[in-house]
Amino acid sequence: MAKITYAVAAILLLSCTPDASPQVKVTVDRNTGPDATRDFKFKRVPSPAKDDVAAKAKMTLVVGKQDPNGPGLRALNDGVLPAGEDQPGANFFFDSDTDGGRFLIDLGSTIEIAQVNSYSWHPGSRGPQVYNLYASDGADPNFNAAPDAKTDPRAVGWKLVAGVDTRPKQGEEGGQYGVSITDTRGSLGKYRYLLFDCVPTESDDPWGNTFYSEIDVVAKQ
Ligand SMILES: [Ca+2]
Repeated sequence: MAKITYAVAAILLLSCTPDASPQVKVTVDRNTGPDATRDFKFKRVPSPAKDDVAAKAKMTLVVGKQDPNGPGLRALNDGVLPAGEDQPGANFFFDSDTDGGRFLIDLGSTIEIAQVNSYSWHPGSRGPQVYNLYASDGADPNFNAAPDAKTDPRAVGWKLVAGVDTRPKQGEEGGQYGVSITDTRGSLGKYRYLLFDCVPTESDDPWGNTFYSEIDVVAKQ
């Protein structure tokens, strides 16, 4: 049964992606072996920043259950990075054997955003990132900041910014992943709210929810 649910989630994810703006660019870097260090240095994706606008944002769990072995959503904007590849205490991740979920980032005011960057690290299938990123300025009269699992965010005032899936096509999935979502026009838009709609990377075992280490939101200069 769980397999069917994940399959549906995967199809929904794919069907959402084409609606994202053609100017949006998703850059994915992966470090393995000795390249994966506590510095999170990538070939193209910038290393995590401490002074990004997400650092002071309010994060709220909207759908799903956080794994009690992690510190919760504050791991995503505390500016602290895991020192090793398997540190539950330094990551946010949804509970084992659950179908991912959604969390909200409230920047407190509308900001022109240049980049949204996400970072993860795990030696196995919890390394890659699979999510849809939605954004809103909250202005739509139908805006719902907390769309439940059955609600398409696009129906309640959200815009799909990008669909992210960093799973390698073949081979081992583990490693340190950096994702940078940008727009060839230099700005993703002016938004106050970001919604991460996260999907497990696999359903072969109960541990498919990604170890998210940090999320950065970079304002346009
Ligand atoms: Ca962190």
